Amino acid sequence: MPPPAADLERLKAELTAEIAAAGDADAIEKIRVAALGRKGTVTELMKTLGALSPDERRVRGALLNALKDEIAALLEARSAGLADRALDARLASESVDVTLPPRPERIGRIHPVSQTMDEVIAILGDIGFAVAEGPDIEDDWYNFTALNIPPDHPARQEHDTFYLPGERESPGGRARMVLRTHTSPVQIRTMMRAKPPLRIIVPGRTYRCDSDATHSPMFHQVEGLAIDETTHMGHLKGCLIEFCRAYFGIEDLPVRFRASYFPFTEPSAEVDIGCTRVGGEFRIGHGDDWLEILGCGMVNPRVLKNCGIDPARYQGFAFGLGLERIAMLKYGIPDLRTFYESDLRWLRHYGFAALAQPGLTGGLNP
Ligand code: 2NM
Repeated sequence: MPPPAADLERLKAELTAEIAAAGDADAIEKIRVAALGRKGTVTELMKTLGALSPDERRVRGALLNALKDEIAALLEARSAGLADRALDARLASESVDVTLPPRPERIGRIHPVSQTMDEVIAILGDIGFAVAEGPDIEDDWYNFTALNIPPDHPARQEHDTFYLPGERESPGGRARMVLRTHTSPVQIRTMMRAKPPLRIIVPGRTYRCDSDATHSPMFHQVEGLAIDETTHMGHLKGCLIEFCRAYFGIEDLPVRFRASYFPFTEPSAEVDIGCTRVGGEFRIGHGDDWLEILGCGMVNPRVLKNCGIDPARYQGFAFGLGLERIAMLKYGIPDLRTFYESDLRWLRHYGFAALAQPGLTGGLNP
């Protein structure tokens, strides 16, 4: 005869009531430790299984495992519910009056992201690229499918991409709405609208479900695209080597192309610049170490075809870089998160004078 499961039912009822009554994260954690921790009630009951007969152990073991999973799920759900409630309360109590006048500041400063965007546009503009723009809210055909990113690609996961409610009719059929995860949908729109030769750069905001010291849920990219009948890897290399040297202001900056993979380019490469590492710090410009700064490749013929461009006649290159990253490297800004804190002391320190001329000859002019 297996021992009656009444004690487990009673324990479950008790724990369920305690979890429902828990008012904050600390209370949840106390219950978790008391039930599932190393000396918790459920854990202690597990330890008594050894004394049972094999048949009894099988039955009671299954019940105990089920209890453990149920309690863990209840704790998880309660904890998520409390977090939602805390956020709702904050949203209800905190508000921003966007109509307030700015606080007086004698001399305004240009944000490093704006400054870097202007510099990148000035350099690539001199090389012959025109600026193109497009919507931040896209659908997953323009953001993924047209770029040859397969349906099961990790970048498409709910976890990495901000999906928005709703769908719409797109060139590939019904498509889900997303915040663009890169600016490439603008290249897709440009290729579908205009015929080659094309030489564009696309600066703008991009969004990924990611947040730590080196990732922000919103960040800025500049991507480039050049398509013509004879555009080849030599043009890609010349253009990006020139860009790196102009941006960092180092004429003989070592630049290396390292083979990589992107679904939208073939072949693909990562671009590294030469540096020396001294402890946790590094100096850009020379030395035996490398720092990755951008990704690039020859546009995959499938992408051209998706956009109605004949890959038998046209070919070209594309590249993409993160603005915050190259701003941090050039201006020695140690923490990405500070870019969006709107701290005036930070802006006075890292910001730039208005009307400074960015360009190949302008220098920093802070
Ligand atoms: C990157 C790296 C390599 C890219 C490709 C395209 C398009 F639309 F033409 F296929 N746009 N951008 C590209 C290629 C972006 O970012 C790291």
